[in-house]
Amino acid sequence: MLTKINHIGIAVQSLADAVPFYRDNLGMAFMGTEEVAEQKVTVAFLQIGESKIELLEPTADDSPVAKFIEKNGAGIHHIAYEVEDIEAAIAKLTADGARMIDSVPRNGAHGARIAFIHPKTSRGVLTELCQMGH
Ligand code: CMX
Repeated sequence: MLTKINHIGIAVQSLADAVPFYRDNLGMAFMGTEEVAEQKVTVAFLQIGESKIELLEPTADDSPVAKFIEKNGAGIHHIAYEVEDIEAAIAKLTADGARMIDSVPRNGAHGARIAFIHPKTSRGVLTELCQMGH
C-alpha cells in the first residue's frame, strides 16, 4: 500500500531562519516554498535522495503547526508516506480501525492529495498519506 517515504515534516518558527541551515549547512537541494492555505502553513521543500524534508511555518495562531510549536517547540511534526491510491488506503485503514483525521483526501503542496492518520493510532507519530499528482 505504501511505496516510500515522501517527506518528513519539521515544524519551525521561521522559514527564513531555518532554510539556510538545511540548504547551506546540510547541503540539501532547495525546491522552493509554497503556501498551503488549507493547512495554514507555508512550507519549504528540500530534496534528500528520493525523499524530502518539509519545513513548516505556521501562517496563523490557530494553525495545527502553531499549536504543535506552542506545546513542543520546533521539531519533527509528521512523516508522510506515498501511496498509489489514497482512497483505497483510507478505506483499508478505516476498516482496520485506524483513527483517520481525514476520511476524505484534501489538498497538500505540489498538487498532492493528502490524508492524516491521528497520532494516537500511529503510536505517537502524526502520519500523512500522500498521493502525488501525475
Ligand atoms: N505529532 C505527534 N503527536 C501529536 C502531534 C504531532 N504532530 N500533534 C498533536 N499530537 C498529540 C498531542 O500531543 C496530544 O497528545 P496527548 O493527548 O497525549 O496530550 C494528541 O495528539 C491530541 O492532541 P489534541 O490537543 O487533542 O489535538 P490537536 O488540536 O493538537 O490536534 C491533530 C492534533 C494531529 C489532530 C491536528 O494537529 C491535525 O489535525 N493535524 C493534521 C493537519 C496538519 O497537521 N497540518 C499541517 C501540515 C500540513 C502539510 O504538511 O501540508
